[in-house]
Amino acid sequence: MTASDLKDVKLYYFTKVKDSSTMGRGEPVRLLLEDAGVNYEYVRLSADQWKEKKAELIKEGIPGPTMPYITINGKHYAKTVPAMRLLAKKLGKYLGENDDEEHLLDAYADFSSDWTSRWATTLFRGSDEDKKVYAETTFPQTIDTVEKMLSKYSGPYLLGERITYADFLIFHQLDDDNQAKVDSQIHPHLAAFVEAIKNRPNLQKHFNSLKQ
Ligand SMILES: N[C@@H](CCC(=O)N[C@@H](CS)C(=O)NCC(=O)O)C(=O)O
Repeated sequence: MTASDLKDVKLYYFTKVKDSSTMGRGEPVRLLLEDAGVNYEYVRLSADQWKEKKAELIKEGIPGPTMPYITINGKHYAKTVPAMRLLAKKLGKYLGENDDEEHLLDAYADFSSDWTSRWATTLFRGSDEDKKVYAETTFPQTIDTVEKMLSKYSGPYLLGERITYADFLIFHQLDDDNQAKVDSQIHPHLAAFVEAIKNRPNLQKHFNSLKQ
């Protein structure tokens, strides 16, 4: 299926998180949709609107609704990574090409979800000491690991020249952490990865639109 065959797609997420329109789990889904050139509607909800929406979804039989989620022709697809995988399957890209690659992407997506949870828990509920430990130890260790992941293939992406859904997840978490600022002396693969993502034509347009 091409991007233009994918119709009536909606992405649901909070309006703003800490005053940012990109912070949080909605953005990696958006990056995939933007990169693919899918025509979609981004439905942004305030905390109060989400409360109402969540009650509606529960009534409709959606168990444990959270954002982000997507709908395609009105059908609900829950959770960040599963929704991205579904889109990737429908588009026939952003996936691995064999069981081993698929497993690696699953593992990287799992790593990225854990990273996001640690980051969010520290940012929203952590003490000053927790924030210090995160900034001085957890985050540097995490990006060292990402550097190692990226050095397994020739780059610039996790599986080499082909971008996958896991790349959008890792890139966005790095952006949430430190605006994707990378020291190319310490993390050369990560620096090349960030450059490559920022220079993808559709994403370049998207990043420029965020500055306006
Ligand atoms: N594992 C889920 C976590 C989703 C999640 O916790 N979403 C938060 C916002 S980032 C949320 O919806 N919070 C409000 C709620 O749970 O009602 C995913 O990755 O989509």
